[in-house]
This record gives sequence, C-alpha cells and structure tokens, in this order.
Amino acid sequence: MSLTRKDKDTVKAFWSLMSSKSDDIGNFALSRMLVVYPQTKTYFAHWKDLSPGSAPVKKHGKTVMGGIALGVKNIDDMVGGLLDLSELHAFKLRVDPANFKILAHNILVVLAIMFPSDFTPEVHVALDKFLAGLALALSDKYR
Ligand code: HNI
Repeated sequence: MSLTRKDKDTVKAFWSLMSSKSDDIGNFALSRMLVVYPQTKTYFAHWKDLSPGSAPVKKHGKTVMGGIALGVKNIDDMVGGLLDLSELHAFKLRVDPANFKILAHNILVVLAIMFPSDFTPEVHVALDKFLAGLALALSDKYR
C-alpha cells in the first residue's frame, strides 16, 4: 500500500495541476458525499443548509482541502504532519474513520470528472494510495 517515490511525485504533480480549482473540488466532493452517503450528514447537523453547494458546504470544502494540502506537504510523514487533525477528529469530533474512505472516494470521483484526460490509471492509483495513507494518518489517534 505504501507510496513509492514515483507515486509521491505523481501526487505532487497532480496537486499543482489542480490546486487552482481546489475550492471547487472541495465543494463538489463534500456536496456529493452528503447526497450519496446521507449517513455522513449526522456530523454536520449543526449547519443551516446541507444541500449541494450551500454556503457551509462550500466553506467546509475549502477547509478540508486545506487539510489535504497539509497531507501533500507532509507526504513523507503524514502521521506526524496530521497529528493535530487526527486528535481533533478522534477525540473532539468523534468521526467514525470509515467516513474518511467515503470522502476519499468522492474526491476521486470529482477529480476524474473535472480532469478526465489527466486522471490516468497511474494518477488514479497514486491518488488512491495517497488518500488511503491520509485516512490512516487521520485515524492514528483513535487507538
Ligand atoms: Ni474533517 C473539521 C480536515 C474528513 C467531519 N476537518 C475539519 C477541519 C479540517 C478537516 C482541516 C477543521 C479543523 C479545525 O477547525 O481546526 N476532514 C479533514 C480532512 C479529511 C476530513 C483532511 C479527509 C480527507 N471530516 C472528514 C470526514 C468527516 C469530517 C469524512 C465526517 C463525515 N471535520 C468534520 C467535522 C468538522 C471537521 C464535523 C467540524 C466542522 C464544523 O462545522 O466546524
């Protein structure tokens, strides 16, 4: 499962290609997750509007993408780099780690739609490994 040097370079290259669209990606991925996997809505019950593209969804999409950027920056040590975020999700927010995989899936779907020619199988596998590693790092403080 671990990311090879080549996977890491692929993730970084794809990240710089898509980074100008980061806000849209966050918004679309979160919007899609809340519709397709409605069980994820329970964590955001305090928001006024959970519908696709709503103000809180857009705002939080941006926040989540900031967390993913942190993962890219710390790709060689995601457990260390995402320690604070892991503690927050484990102890304060109490998000079931199964949901990290669900969000990762939605991010991949959105990237495939938005970048159909750049989203090659090679990019797909590198991003899938990266997001799985990120989910694992976010789950690190759960036990
Ligand atoms: Ni998550 C808050 C990053 C997955 C539920 N989340 C954050 C914040 C970041 C973040 C950054 C803001 C932290 C702060 O306030 O200091 N979340 C990430 C990342 C992923 C992720 C990088 C995975 C890729 N979070 C999830 C998932 C859920 C989730 C899958 C639930 C389904 N996150 C939350 C909730 C909050 C949150 C709930 C607080 C939201 C709020 O309204 O303040």
